[in-house]
Amino acid sequence: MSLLNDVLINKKTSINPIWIMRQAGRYLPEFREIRSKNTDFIKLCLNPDLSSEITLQPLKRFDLDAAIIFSDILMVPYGLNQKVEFKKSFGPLLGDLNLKEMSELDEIDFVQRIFPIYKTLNLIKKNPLTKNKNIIGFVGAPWTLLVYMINKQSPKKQLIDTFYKDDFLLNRILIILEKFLKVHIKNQIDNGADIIQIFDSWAGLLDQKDLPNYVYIPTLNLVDYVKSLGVPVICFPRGIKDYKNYCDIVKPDAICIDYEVDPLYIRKNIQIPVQGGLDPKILLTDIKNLKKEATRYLDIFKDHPYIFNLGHGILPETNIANVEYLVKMVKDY
Ligand code: 1CP
Repeated sequence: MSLLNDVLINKKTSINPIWIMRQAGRYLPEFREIRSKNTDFIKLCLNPDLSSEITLQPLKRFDLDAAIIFSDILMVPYGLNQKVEFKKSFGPLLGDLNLKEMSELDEIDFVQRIFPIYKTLNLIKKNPLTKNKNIIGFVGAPWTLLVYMINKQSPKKQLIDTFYKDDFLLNRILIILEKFLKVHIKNQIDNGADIIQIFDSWAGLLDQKDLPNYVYIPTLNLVDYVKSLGVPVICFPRGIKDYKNYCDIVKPDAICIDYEVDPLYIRKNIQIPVQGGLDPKILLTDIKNLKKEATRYLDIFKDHPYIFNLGHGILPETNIANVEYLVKMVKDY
């Protein structure tokens, strides 16, 4: 059995499998080389030969326990016929959203638009490099996708003033997203994904009182669905204040924690397997500090089912020698 599942399903505490959020891409020169020749990011995600090659790049360098498919959470809005572009030094830029068209969209048309993603998974699964490793499929949580679809760009700076104006629109889109996210999850599993991670990167933007409607209920529906397919599901509600309440309600198989939460609080209050936590910025410092900070997480979760990971995606400026060191030290712990 692959190591992540030994933690997720068997709740094993004596091992510390490791993978790294956003491990494929950005900081790797071999990724940058492919990316420089493929300026259209969506097209790159829809190219199974290149996407599978990028997925496997980090596995060739480091002794990681899982591959995460090279794709993007915004491939779902793209599949729903909303225009999605990735602009250099700006990030994602989405087009206008047509609710009527989106409501009438057929499942077959959606799948056809993003079909190469499933072919990529197939290629990854067949490759000897993933033998005895987990293959992680993923989706954006309904709330985080709603944010991009309505805001039409990253909410890094802020949400547009009119974001909450049309309650009917927001709730209709959540329903549409739930339907198509299930399709996307099922197809990823059918084609080789043996774990699903749900990224709720912008959960921290919400007021506490809005979490049930936008985060808990829609995510719980997806979590139940993944479980019904017999596959473990990891949730990453970045930036929320109350991880315990989230786990009690949403009940994922594992919770991925961001770098702002206190790991001691998590160990004390959360019983399910935990993943992540280490601040990605620590990888930009020296080996001595990296060792100290990573050891802190390993020590805290010594007797808890724990998957080593960062508390958000690895930064583009990360030095490869530090990643090498980190993977080795977690394995040797
Ligand atoms: O290991 C991997 O890189 C796997 C593939 C992967 C994943 C899991 C990519 C490739 N994106 C994602 C998830 C993703 N995409 C999230 C959730 C995780 C997180 O919070 O980091 C989010 C919010 C996105 C949206 C997105 N796509 C952004 C963030 C914009 C913002 O609001 O700050 C960006 C920059 C992208 C483009 C993208 N996706 C992936 C890569 C390698 C890139 C960079 C493309 C480039 O070279 O310009």
